[in-house]
Amino acid sequence: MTPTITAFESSPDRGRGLARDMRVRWALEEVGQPYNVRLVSFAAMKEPAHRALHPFGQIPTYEEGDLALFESGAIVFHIAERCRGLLPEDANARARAISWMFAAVGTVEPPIIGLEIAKLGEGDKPWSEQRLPLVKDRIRDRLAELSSRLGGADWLDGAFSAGDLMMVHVLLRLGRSGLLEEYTNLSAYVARGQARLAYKRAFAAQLAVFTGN
Ligand code: GTB
Repeated sequence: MTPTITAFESSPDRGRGLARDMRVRWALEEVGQPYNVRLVSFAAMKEPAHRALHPFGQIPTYEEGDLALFESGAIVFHIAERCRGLLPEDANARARAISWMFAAVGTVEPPIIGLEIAKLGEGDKPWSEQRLPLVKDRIRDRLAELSSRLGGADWLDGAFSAGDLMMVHVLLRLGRSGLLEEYTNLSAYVARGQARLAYKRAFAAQLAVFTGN
C-alpha cells in the first residue's frame, strides 16, 4: 500500500528542505518506497481532521492503510523497520543506529532549535544580543562532541543508517549560521548525506512544491 505523508502547502523555508517532511521523504527514497504527499496549509493543520492524525497540529504525518503516525523520528523508524536499507541486520548494530536516531532528535536538535527561537522568537528582546553567544556555544559543545566521535569516518557507526539520515537533516538546520563550517568533518559528513541520490530525489520533490513544478 502506498503511504501518504503530509507537508507544508507553503513552506516557510522556501524549498530549502529544512522542514521535517524532508526526513520522511528521504527515508522513503532510500528504501525505494513510492509515496503520496498531501499538502496542508497552516490553517488546515489546526483543523480537527488533521489533529486526528497529529495531536499537535503539525507536519509531517504518515498514513498507510489504517495506520496513522506523527513525529518524524517515529515515522523514519517505522519505514526503517519495515523496509531494508536503513537499519543494519545485526541486532547490536541496529540498536546503535537507533541510538543515533534518538541522539539526533533528543540531544543535537534541541540546542539548534534553541538558536532559531533565539533569533526568530526573541530577536526583538533587549537581552537577545547578550544571550545569543550562550545559545551558540551550547550548539558548539554538541558539535564538538559529535565531531570528535565521527572522527574520520564516513558515517556515525559503520554503514549509512537511519541514524545518519536523522543526524544529517538535524545538522542541516544550522543553515547559514556558520556553526557547522567550524567542524570540517561534520561539514563533509552533511555533504556526504546530501550527495546521496535518495537525498537528491527527496530534495527535488519538496522543492517542486515551492516552485510549482
Ligand atoms: N517533533 C516533531 C517532528 O519531528 O515531527 C516536530 C514537527 C514540527 O515541528 N513540524 C513543523 C510544523 O508543522 C514543521 S517542521 N510547524 C507548524 C506548526 O507548528 O504550526 C519545522 C520547520 C519549520 C520551518 C522551517 N524553516 O522555515 O526553515 C524549518 C523547520
